[in-house]
Amino acid sequence: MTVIQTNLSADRSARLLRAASEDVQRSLLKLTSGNQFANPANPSTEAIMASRHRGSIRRLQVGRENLTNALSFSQTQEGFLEQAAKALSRMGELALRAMDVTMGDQQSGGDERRFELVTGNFSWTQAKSDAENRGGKLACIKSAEDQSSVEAVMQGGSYWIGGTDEITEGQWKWVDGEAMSFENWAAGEPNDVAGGENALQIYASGKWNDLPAINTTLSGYVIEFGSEDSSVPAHESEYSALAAFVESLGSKAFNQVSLFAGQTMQVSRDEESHSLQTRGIDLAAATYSSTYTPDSEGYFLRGSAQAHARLLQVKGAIEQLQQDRATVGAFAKGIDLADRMLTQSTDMLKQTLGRLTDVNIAEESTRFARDQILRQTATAMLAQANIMPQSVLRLVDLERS
Ligand code: MFU
Ligand code: CA
Repeated sequence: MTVIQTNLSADRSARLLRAASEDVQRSLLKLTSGNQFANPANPSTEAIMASRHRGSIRRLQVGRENLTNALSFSQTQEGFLEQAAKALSRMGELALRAMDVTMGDQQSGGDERRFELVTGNFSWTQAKSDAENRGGKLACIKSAEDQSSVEAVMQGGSYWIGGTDEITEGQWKWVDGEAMSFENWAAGEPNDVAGGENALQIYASGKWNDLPAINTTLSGYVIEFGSEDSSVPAHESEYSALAAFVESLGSKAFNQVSLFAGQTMQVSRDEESHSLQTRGIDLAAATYSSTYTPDSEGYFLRGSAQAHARLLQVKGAIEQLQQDRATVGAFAKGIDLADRMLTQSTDMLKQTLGRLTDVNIAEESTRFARDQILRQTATAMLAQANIMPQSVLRLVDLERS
């Protein structure tokens, strides 16, 4: 299991804040001591060294800005990849469910209607949606032949079947909308006791009775599979929505730079061209795209063979995603390390500079400290933006302006 370091930004903000405070203190000391610089027209060795040091500090600052941007980029990537992980994990569950549901279709050799018993405590309303989740519907008994097929799968109890008069009292219909023609009511039924019996029960004897659709549970229901006009099963449409979501992540950008187009990422941290580099994350790669590309008719999970293939593709994508998240995490860690080193170098240079210089430099340091505080605020905003990736671009624009 991949663990991603997520509090780097907080660490970094803390360091920036400390550096900023030290700058302010140093400036105040200088201002109160009033230590004067040598005559500028005739620069001392100290003045020349001080000028060099200031140059180095500026260059280190540029390196740290690059690192800040790279860190925000990585954390934004991680935010999206976390969402992708959740989506893929759900897609795997759906593919698995689709395999269960469609296995039977193949056993029975295609599109013949077929009844099965589902046991468990359900109200009629719960049974109806459970049947739909399984890619079927509550049994619709439209002939004496259907009646005996249903009786054949029953196991001695009484169960829900797919009749209802909930739309118009007394007008019984099947859940597929068809009006009842064949009927097998028990004597005196339907009696709509207390005006509240709108759902159809089949007794162990095979006779029918009306019961309340909610707050009354039976120990199971009869499910029907295989009618061709059935709408797209719930798992297919949920998978399809998640697939579109994962695909859409591929076009996300940070500060106008694509997050997942697979390009190598390189950050220079100083002018001796030391740079950090990491491989790109490519959400358009086949390992991922196979999970979000439907077949030629727009289906993802039609038939158990396709659902099985889909499950393997999702597994592959989840493995790739773990590697990719590890890569992003390692890069963020490397950035953080480089940033620590630059902060140290900057601190050392500033201390030396402090020994060499005077009140004017202190003023500059004060300005610098103020900049640092602003920068810290920006970092905190970006860390926040990482939690809500949609707002990243807007925040980055604010930082730039
Ligand atoms: C009541 C009704 C049932 C059934 C039975 C004969 O239960 O609620 O639906 O009609 O009488 C005791
Ligand atoms: Ca009744």
